[in-house]
Amino acid sequence: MTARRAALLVALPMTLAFAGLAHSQDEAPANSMPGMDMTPAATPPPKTRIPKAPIAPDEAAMPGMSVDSMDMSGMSMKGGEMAMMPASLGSGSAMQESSGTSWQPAATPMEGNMAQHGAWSTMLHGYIDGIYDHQGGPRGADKTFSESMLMGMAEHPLGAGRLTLRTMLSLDPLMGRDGYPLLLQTGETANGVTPLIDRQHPHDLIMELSALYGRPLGKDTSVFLYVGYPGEPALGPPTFMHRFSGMDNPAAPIAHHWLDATHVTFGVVTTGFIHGPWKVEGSVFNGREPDQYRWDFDKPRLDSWSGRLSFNPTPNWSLQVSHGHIHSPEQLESAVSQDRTTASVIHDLPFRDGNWQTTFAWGRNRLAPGPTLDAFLLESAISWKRHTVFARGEVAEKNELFQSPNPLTGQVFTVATASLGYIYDIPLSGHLSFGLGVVGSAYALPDAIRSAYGDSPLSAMGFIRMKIL
Ligand SMILES: [Cu+2]
Repeated sequence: MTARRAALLVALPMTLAFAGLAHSQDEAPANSMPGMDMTPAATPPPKTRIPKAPIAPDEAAMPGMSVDSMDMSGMSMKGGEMAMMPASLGSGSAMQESSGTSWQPAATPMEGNMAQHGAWSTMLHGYIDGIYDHQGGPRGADKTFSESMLMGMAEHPLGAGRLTLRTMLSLDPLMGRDGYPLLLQTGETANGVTPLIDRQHPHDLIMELSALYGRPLGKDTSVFLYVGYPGEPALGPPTFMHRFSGMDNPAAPIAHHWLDATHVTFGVVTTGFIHGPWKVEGSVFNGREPDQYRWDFDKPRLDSWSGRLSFNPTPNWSLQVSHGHIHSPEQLESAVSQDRTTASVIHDLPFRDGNWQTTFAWGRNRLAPGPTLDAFLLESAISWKRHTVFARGEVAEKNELFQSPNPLTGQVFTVATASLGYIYDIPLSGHLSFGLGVVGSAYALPDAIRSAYGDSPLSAMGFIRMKIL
C-alpha cells in the first residue's frame, strides 16, 4: 500500500467522522437516563465530557444501580446515546477500562460518541491537533505538525460473554518519519540507521486492530482474551494519550519508553482473570518497536512476555505493577533486550463541573547487556468547565542522548523535565469541541551535557485541537 493511498484510507473516515459529528447535535443529550444526575452534560457543557457515572469519592454505586454489573435494562438510550456499557473484560466497571486491557480509576470521565446499532454498541473517540512546536537551546528545533488519534469500538454479546472489536488510527505518519522535536526524547528511528534523539517518533497509521472476548464467571469474576495486531500488551499504565492526566498534553512523556511505549505492538495475545477489584493478566507479544515505515504492518512475532497485576480498590484509585521481558526492542541495537518493571498509581477525583486526575508512575529498564535505567513520571490534569490545566514532571536516566563519535556516547545521564499547560475548550456542537492550548517546558540537566543543550533551554508548544466527545 502506498503512503498516499494509506493516508486517504484514514483521512476519509476521519473526515467523515468529524463531519458527521458536527451534524449530530440534535441527538438526545447524554443526561437522558432516568434517575441519574447528569448535571455535567447540561448547557454549556463543561468540556462536554460525558460523565460515565456521577461517582463521588467513596460512592461506588448509584441508587438502584450496581456499577459492577451494569444492567442496561430499563435505561433509556434515546438518540443512540449511552453513558454506560457492560464491561468488555467481562466484569468490573466498564468505566475503568482504558487502553489495551489496562485499567484506570472508574471515576474517570469518558469521552466518546456512543451509539447502539441493533445488538452492536459502538463508540467513536478521537482528536486532531495542529501544533506549533519550539524546542529551545542548541539541540532544539521548530516544527509545525499535526497529531491525531481516532478510536472506533464495537461490542456485541457473544455466547455467555461479549466480543469487542477496536481500532485506533493515527495520521501521525504525515508529520514525517523523523517525528517532532522534543528535547531529551529517545526511542525508535526515522531512517533505520540513526536513532531519533531529541525527537518523538510518529505513531503508526494503525495503532490498534484488536479483538477482545470477556466472559463473566460469576458476579465479580471473569476471564478474558485479547488479540491485537497491532495492540497493547499487559505492561505499564494506560497509555499517555488515554489517561485523563496525560491526554491534554500534546507532547509525549520522555519516560514513554520506560512506561507505555509498548502500546503499539505488532502482535500481542493477552489473557487475564478478574476477581472483584483485582485483575491479573499475562501477555506474549512482539518485543520489537514499530519500524520507521509507519503506514504498514510490521512482521508479527511473539518473542516477548509480560505480566500485570491491577487493583482498583475504590472508583477513585487504580494501581498496577507489571513486569515484562522485551526481546530486542530497538532495531538499531538488536542484540540488546530489556527487562521492564513498572508500577503506577492513578487517582481520580470528579467534582461538580470538573475532574482532577493525577498519575504517578515508575519504570525500570534493565538492559541486557547494558545498564539499568529508571524513569519517574508525575502528571496531573484538572479540568473545570471549559478550562483544563495540566502539568507533568519527569526524571529519567538516559544513555542514548549522544551518538558516536561523541565522547559522551553510551554514558548515562539523569535528566529532568517539567511542563505546565492550559487548554480552553469551546463546544462546537453535539460531539465536537475546539480547543486552544499552550504548554511550556523547562529542564534540569547535569553539568556534563549543558554545553550540548545550553544552560537552561525552554520549550513551548501552541496548539489547536478538534476533539470528538
Ligand atoms: Cu507511543
